[in-house]
Amino acid sequence: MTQLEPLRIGMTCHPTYGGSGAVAVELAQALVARGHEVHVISYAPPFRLEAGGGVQLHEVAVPTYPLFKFPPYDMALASKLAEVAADFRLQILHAHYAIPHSMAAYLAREILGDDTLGVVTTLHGTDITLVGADPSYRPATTFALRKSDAVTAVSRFLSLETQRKICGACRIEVIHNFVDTTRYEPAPRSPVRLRFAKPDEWLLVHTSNFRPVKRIGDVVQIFAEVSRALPAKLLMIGDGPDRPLAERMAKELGLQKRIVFTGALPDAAELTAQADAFLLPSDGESFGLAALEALACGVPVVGSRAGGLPEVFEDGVEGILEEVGQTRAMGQRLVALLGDPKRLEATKLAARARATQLFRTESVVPQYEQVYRDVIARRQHRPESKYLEAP
Ligand code: GMT
Repeated sequence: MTQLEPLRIGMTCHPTYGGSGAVAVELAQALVARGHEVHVISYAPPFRLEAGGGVQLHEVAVPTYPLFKFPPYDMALASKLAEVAADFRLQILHAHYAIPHSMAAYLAREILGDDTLGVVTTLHGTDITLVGADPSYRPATTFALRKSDAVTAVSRFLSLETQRKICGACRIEVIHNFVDTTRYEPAPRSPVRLRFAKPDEWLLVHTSNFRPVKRIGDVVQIFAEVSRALPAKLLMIGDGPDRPLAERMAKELGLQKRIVFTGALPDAAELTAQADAFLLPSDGESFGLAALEALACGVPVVGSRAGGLPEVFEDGVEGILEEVGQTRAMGQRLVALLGDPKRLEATKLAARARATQLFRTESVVPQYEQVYRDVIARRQHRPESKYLEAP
């Protein structure tokens, strides 16, 4: 096979609002733009999938039956993956988020009995740090990773956590999240900003799926600290289980007129670029795609010194990192930064530079292509995988 031969890839992901689905879809679309054939297989169209982007979507039907308390999605997915792999002569099945996709991809290969089909698993975060480490899922997750031809993780942190908690013998390649720096880019203040903030108000933004790991309460606390010192508004983009908590806190702190909840938006690029700072004080982000997208817009990030976030940006250079839960320090340091125009400008420039230098789509996507090509080459010569055991 030459370096330039287009590949046929199947990808499966959770279609719901979240970073793993975003990465899968952005990767699928970037691969199509680079000439590959890509099929996305899931139970619904993933939230960032663009119509006309060239990615082929295959929806998984999950029939129910009165006997089932839980419809067996994994089996329906495995069957669909096998069908699409056979119909389109796929060379790779790429599972995003281990549970249940990695096992379903492995089963699809077993169903087909096709030793040339490569299985690649990308670990995104809670598939290891929370869900995968749970004793109910751990043995199956470890098994599926060991059966993958290649396992990638979105940060060094996640790679080490996986080896510590799930699969000490797995060889894991780190491929960071990436960003389209032509879509996420600095923008002058636009009329859209005036819908949320007056000209003399600072605009802070948080985007997530409002799960407990995001520490939504801390987002509100940081904002409370800032708005005690400066006129400011907070835009909460997204939705999820902890939204009522944040709404209640906003009321209790008398901030309900200063915090706007937009709900989940399919594309937050324009609003992110209008922010003066982005807040991500999570318990632990394996990477923090939303933070990277903010940096690409030249927006400083305030986050926790935990998980993979310190791999994304450096404290005091492109943003602010404090220990988890230190909302006072986060807020006070942000007030100081916003009040220092020279340092603020330098931080914005550094944020954009870091995103473009380290995490551009064009430099990260070829790393996935290389993984695919290595797996295909190995599968054609030898069904066993070098990824099974660490050297
Ligand atoms: O929460 C998750 O682990 C699922 C995943 C998602 O779908 O939201 O998010 C993770 O994957 C992103 C893309 O690789 C990372 O940028 C996020 O940091 C990561 N979230 C966490 O680790 C909490």
